Amino acid sequence: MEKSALQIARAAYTPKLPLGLRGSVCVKEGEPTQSVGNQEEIKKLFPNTYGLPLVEFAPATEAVAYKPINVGVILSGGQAPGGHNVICGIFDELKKQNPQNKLYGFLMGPGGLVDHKYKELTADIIDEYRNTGGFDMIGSGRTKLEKESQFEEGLKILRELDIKALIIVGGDDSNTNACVLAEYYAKINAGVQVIGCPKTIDGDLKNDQIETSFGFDTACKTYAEVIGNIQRDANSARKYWHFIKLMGRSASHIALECALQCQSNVTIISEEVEAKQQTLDDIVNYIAGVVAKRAAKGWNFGTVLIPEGLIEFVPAIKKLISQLNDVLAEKKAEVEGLDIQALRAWLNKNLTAENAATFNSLPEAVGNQLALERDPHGNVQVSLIETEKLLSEMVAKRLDEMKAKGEYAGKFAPQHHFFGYEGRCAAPSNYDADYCYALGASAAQLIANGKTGYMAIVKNTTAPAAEWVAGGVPITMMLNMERRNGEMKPVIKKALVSLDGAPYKEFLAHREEWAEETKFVFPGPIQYFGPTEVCDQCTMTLRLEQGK
Ligand code: FBP
Repeated sequence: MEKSALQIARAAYTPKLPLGLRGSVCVKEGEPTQSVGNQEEIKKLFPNTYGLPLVEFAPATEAVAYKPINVGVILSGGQAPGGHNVICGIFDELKKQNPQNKLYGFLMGPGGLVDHKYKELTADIIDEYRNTGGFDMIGSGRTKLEKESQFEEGLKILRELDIKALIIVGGDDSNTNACVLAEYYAKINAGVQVIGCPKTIDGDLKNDQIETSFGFDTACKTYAEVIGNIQRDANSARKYWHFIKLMGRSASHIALECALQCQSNVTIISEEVEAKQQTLDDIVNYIAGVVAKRAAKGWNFGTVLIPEGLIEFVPAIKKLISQLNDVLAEKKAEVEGLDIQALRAWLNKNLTAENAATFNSLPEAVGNQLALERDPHGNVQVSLIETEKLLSEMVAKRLDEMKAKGEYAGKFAPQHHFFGYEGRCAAPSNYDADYCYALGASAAQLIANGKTGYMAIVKNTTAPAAEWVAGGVPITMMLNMERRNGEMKPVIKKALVSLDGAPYKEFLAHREEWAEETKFVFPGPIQYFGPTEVCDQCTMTLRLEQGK
């Protein structure tokens, strides 16, 4: 593939490693650990991988000799900037340990392990992808590795290629599954270690041990650049209100980080909506109120940031969706073949009065989408709902009512955007390039030290990279029991925005000022070359969380 000038220059960038991983490495082990919840149940489910100590890597005084090993790597789930650098970090560390070591990539996600689709990752391939965005070196996929039959199928190819360790790069679900796989291979004495690595732009895989998931930094900076550009455009022409939906699945971390970086006029935080039991009308009234206040100053422009998962956090809509899922599945035969008007009438008879009222209060197109669009499991496809249009339509209606009462005299011209895929494969920022490379090197060190059921971690990442601390956390330490699809399961707890956390509090302290004044910040594009204060900064979320 032909390369751009930036790609060529970027290929020569050497990621900064923590001191502990630069030369020979020694291992410091902590005390035995416990799971964050349901200790007895988790201990019973993971007899071979429960209670292991935390691990930290430090510089060793003497060289260490390593036996040769073949390792496999899988990229799982949505793309996140830096994935290629994780693989480069694994490769370089493996070759440093023993030049005979080999790395295999399983293709198109966990499915590649089960279907025996793989390729050996040689130095030529690795060099093509250093410091690049995307997961295209080996591809990714969303097949869930959770059944013993899959583990056994996987074992056949691992044995054939003499692979003794597998690294799964993924989000909370993929790492939970990595833990189950590690336990299974330990139980049957398969001789295969399993190591996880924390990935997702959504930023919802973090806890006391994991400072951030990789990709969040670059994705947020990419969205913040474009939001900043839009804000400058809005401030120049002074005629549009921009409604911007931001990816992030359930959690509002991306929206919150972009709000902190850009000081947008309105940002909705789903977790707050749920905690305050707000209705869609409450949200619409709030936005219309801000639009009116700004209009009174002659400012008929602004930005509204909306997290992707908002709709499911509005309690009334959550209830409606849950009943729609049930009633449409139970009475499938009755609704099959009905046209949309007949289906709407049918729903009005079959939903509770409360849910029918919520359904009828939605703009017709959104109601129709909820009634018609279902995923292969028969569930409403919430992510397809254009929340940015839904809100701006409802705000326009509310402003008309306010105008009739003399409460508003401005002009309201909305524009709509959805930023998601544009950020997932951006060239990793220096932070993500360094962080991912260090995560990869840590994963290879965990393997070299015989660990299984661990996730690679790197801490203290608000400091210069040399002071970062690399190591591993037993995945069982992060597990608790949660109900999933009607069954209690051991899972890594998803981190939603904490309303007690410093990032949200910082936002709260400025929310009114940013709404009513025009205090836009224009972060500009990610910088790869230049002064460290421009090129090497982490997200504001991380800085605030770490009290830096
Ligand atoms: P992961 O949780 O697998 O990292 O994926 C994150 C994400 O980008 C979400 O923000 C988004 O809702 C989803 O993936 C989109 O998925 P898809 O790529 O299947 O359209």
